[in-house]
Amino acid sequence: MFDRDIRVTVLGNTGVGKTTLINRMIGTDVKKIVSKKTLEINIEEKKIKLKSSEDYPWYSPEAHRKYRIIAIDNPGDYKLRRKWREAMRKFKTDGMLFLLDPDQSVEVQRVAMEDSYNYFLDSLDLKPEKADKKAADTKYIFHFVVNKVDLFSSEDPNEFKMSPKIKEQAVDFLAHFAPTMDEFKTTFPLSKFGISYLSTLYSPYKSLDKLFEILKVFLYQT
Ligand SMILES: Nc1nc2c(ncn2[C@@H]2O[C@H](COP(=O)(O)OP(=O)(O)OP(=O)(O)O)[C@@H](O)[C@H]2O)c(=O)[nH]1
Ligand SMILES: [Mg+2]
Repeated sequence: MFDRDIRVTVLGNTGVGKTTLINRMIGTDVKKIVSKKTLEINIEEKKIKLKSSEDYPWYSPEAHRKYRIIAIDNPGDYKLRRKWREAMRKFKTDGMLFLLDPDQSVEVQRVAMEDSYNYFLDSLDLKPEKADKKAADTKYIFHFVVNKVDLFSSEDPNEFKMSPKIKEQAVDFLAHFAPTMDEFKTTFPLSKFGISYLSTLYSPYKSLDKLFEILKVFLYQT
């Protein structure tokens, strides 16, 4: 009875790691599976007790609460992009996780980001001010994940650790998207945009936990 939901639409260009992130969330050993392009919208869910619950005293509901994560996995291929609109209109989620891959062309990813932004408007309200107000009122999630940060590391990826140097490179990569981000921020001044840096293949589970923790705080505790 303490359980709560976190519903997200997962978007991003093909091959950025959307399905890998979701597989990691549901507990699949992603290093053992051969990943295939996603062609249809898939819905996965998992109940998770976030690590932060340990910080609460036993009499707090938070110490016992589980979060049911419902993730809508979308195909990233350009030809299947119209499915994003379908997903955003059909499934009422708490918002979107937008993945970026530092190994791909910035340009194609920027176009994908703009598509997501258009579908975002499309599903909330076509007038940006109204959409912004709605997003702020409903605490709509618009969270960017710079994935595959292990690619910045020259060391053995299996030993991968998120060093300050890697973080710095990930921030540099994200800077390529600064004009698009600024546009978002000017169009949606009331909305909040979050950013995480991750390797869905090599980051320890606690990094994923932290991502959901951020979404939880945003939805339920701010
Ligand atoms: N190095 C590295 N590779 C990754 C990481 N995450 C995913 N990959 C690889 O990237 C490839 C694509 O991953 P997917 O999860 O299928 O990508 P997707 O975004 O679901 O792609 P579509 O379904 O086509 O939209 C796979 O070969 C993954 O193993 C990561 O953190 N680091
Ligand atoms: Mg996929």
